[in-house]
Amino acid sequence: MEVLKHPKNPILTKDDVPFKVNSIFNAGAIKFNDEYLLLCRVEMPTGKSAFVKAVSKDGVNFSVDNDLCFKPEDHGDFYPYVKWGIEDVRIVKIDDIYYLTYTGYSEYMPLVVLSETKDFKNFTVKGLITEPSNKDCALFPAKINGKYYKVDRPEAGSRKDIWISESPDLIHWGNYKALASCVPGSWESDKIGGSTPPVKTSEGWLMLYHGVRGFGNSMLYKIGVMLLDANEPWKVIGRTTEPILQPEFDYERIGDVGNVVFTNGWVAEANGEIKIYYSGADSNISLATTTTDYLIGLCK
Ligand code: BMA
Repeated sequence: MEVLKHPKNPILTKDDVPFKVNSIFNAGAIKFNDEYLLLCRVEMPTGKSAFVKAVSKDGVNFSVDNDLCFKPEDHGDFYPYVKWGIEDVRIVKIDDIYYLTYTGYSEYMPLVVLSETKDFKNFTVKGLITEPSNKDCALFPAKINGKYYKVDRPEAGSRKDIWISESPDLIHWGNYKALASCVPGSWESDKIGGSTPPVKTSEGWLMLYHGVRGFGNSMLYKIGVMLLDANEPWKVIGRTTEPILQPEFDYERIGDVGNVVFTNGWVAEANGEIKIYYSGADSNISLATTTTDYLIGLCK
């Protein structure tokens, strides 16, 4: 099965949100209590982002909560680092805790915040797990040889590479390694960043990432896949040379930021199917379906 965009796309727009927002997009995704749960970024009319929950029995038809569930003002002592918004959450479940990694945005510029929840109602902010400028962070959903791992995307001068690091406790990070870089002259020539949290497969860790190429004043965002070694995840086993998702329809081309497909959430089903929740033009939530086998095949 190739990567199929759902005929009902976009599956969520700002008209589905029961309160006033500028846009809904870039959702983290997970199965929770036998339902599909999206933790969606809503950009409020002020221009600052926060998270609202949407749930669905079938993974296609979602209902959005009446209120935000997690916002900058919930960050206590960490508020100075998120006061311009929280964005683009990645969710993993380790043991019985759901961990959220997301961008905190403020005058200090983007950095990565770690929070946890058990019920998606009460959230505990654990701390900042990068300095600025950094975003696109996802935890691996299990320890590897006794250590936690994360990928993220620090920015240094003109370099925008994906890095990997390890931790004994999710708070203290080290052993940094550059994992993947831009490919000059290609669709991913100007920046790349991790997209969805890695998923364990028989062949290694599968993850989506985004690749960006600038044309004039605009940036064209597409999505690729990479496969990382199961035990030594800093080793890339394979990576797509062509994008698996790219902007083609109006809902992906026209919006607050045109010509963007961006994802930070997917759900891998036990039968090998994958639901990729992605956003078009920073203005909606859309769905694409595929299988782990198909994506692994592309990486080899
Ligand atoms: C990235 C992030 C995303 C956004 C994307 C496209 O840098 O900030 O939130 O979807 O740009 O505009």
